[in-house]
Amino acid sequence: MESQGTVETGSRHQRLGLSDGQAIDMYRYMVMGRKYDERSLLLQRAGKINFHVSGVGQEAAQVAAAFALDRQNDYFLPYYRDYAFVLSVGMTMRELMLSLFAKAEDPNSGGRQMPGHFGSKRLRIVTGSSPVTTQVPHAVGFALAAKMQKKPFVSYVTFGEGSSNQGDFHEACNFAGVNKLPVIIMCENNQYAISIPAHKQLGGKVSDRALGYGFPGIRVDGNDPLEVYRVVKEAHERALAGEGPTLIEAMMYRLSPHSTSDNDLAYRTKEEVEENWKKDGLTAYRNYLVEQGLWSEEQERDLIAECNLELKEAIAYAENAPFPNPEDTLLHVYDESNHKGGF
Ligand SMILES: Cc1ncc(C[n+]2csc(CCOP(=O)(O)OP(=O)(O)O)c2C)c(N)n1
Ligand SMILES: [Mg+2]
Repeated sequence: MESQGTVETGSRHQRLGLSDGQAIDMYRYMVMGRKYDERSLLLQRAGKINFHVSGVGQEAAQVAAAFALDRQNDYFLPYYRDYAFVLSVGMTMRELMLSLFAKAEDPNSGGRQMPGHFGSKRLRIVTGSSPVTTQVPHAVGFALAAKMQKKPFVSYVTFGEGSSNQGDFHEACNFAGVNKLPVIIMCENNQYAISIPAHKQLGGKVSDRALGYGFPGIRVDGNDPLEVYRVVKEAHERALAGEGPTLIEAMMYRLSPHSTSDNDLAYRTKEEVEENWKKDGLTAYRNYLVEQGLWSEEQERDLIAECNLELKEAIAYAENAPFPNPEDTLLHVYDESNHKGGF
């Protein structure tokens, strides 16, 4: 006799509600993020730009999260490694390059901030600043606004595991928990905070902290984008249903040095890094698509060529774009409204 239970059919991504086209698009954004990163590193080594912080090894989780959100309505507070995320929500290579070259037309900060400090009104990416974790209370503020205005959007924020030890994280989680706010708080646990390995930063799991704030905390394999997608999607549904925040800890590995100013081999071994390259989520996801018959060597070649062309155009544009005027340095620093009577 046949089993009466429901038999799950289709491939993993289909069971999660992702079409073949969406599953492929996710991979495209991962590759775009990686290629942007690789090129930025080369530009820095060639002396064309000053500084780059890389997101290599974190793209799979970033893209998966973006696809699980409402990219037309939600508010995003990404952190400095989230290139693949911001590309997935609509930032262009040109915009990223304008920021990398610190040009006036850069929509992120008009060339005023270090690259990786994202901000775009058009894409509802909330401007971030350099002290790590300050974006978490900001995200909670956006979620409070959603609740007060009864608007159906969610705020989504990311940060590193080292940053989760900052007071801002705890205060933000507490407030979000008390008020059941529609916020998704995602830690990209890449196992290092500059030179400090996770076991010297954390006595327990970041995700377990959610228990103390009264909402779910989930640890997920950040190298498995379909798992990340599932977890973020559920968190999104809970948030929209008025059930409050979710803390997600996506486990991954920072495959590159902390920044272009860092020599990571001073505190970790080449072997450790090589071992983790074998677990790279981007490669694993490509293999999944190939197994599903959705990706071929030819498509891979075309995608790389497409990325290279896009990068070439973006770099040429950004390199030739004007720098901000020196006198604009003081813009947005002091109150520019015309106060009568003065202070
Ligand atoms: C409040 C604050 N303290 C210190 C720094 C310097 N800093 C920049 S990145 C970083 C490491 C953060 O590690 P983690 O949160 O794990 O994120 P990751 O860089 O690994 O992605 C530190 C200490 C800072 N920017 N802000
Ligand atoms: Mg870290």
